[in-house]
Amino acid sequence: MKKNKNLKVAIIMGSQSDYKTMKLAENILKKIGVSFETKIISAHRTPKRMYEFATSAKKNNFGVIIAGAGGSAHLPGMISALTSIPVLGVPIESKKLKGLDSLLSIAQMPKGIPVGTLAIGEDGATNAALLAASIIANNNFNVKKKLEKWRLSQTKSVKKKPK
Ligand code: RP5
Repeated sequence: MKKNKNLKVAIIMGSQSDYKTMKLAENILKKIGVSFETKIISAHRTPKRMYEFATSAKKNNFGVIIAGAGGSAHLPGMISALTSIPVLGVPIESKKLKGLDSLLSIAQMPKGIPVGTLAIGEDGATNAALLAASIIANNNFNVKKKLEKWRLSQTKSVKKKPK
């Protein structure tokens, strides 16, 4: 099979209210020069949109899908059920259970349909983007170099002594 060197990342989320968290994933991908598209797709409120997106994701040149969802968070699992593109789930911090509900819904996928689950909230959104960039970097030298540079500058930013 021909290798596609310009795969994009999709950042999807169940609601507008998830965007303040998922924006952090956008920020990282911008810094590392990874092409991405952002969409609101809800498994329960817009199931047809979800189906259309997932079944055309390969044709639309997506190489990784980051899916943020909160509460009874079935979006990442449903997307993974519909495509073999890697899906990274970000559990959104919910009001009532602080995101534990989201975390367990996303992490506890029964065997056969995987979702790579990140931490709850902003750390998860940031790390999902870094992981997505690592996956894209396997076939994209520019992204690989920028990701290595980003990590090096993070290392350099850590002071030896606390002030
Ligand atoms: C989920 O329900 C979304 O991912 C969001 O985290 C949560 C609450 O959505 P809103 O009621 O704020 O739209 O589908």
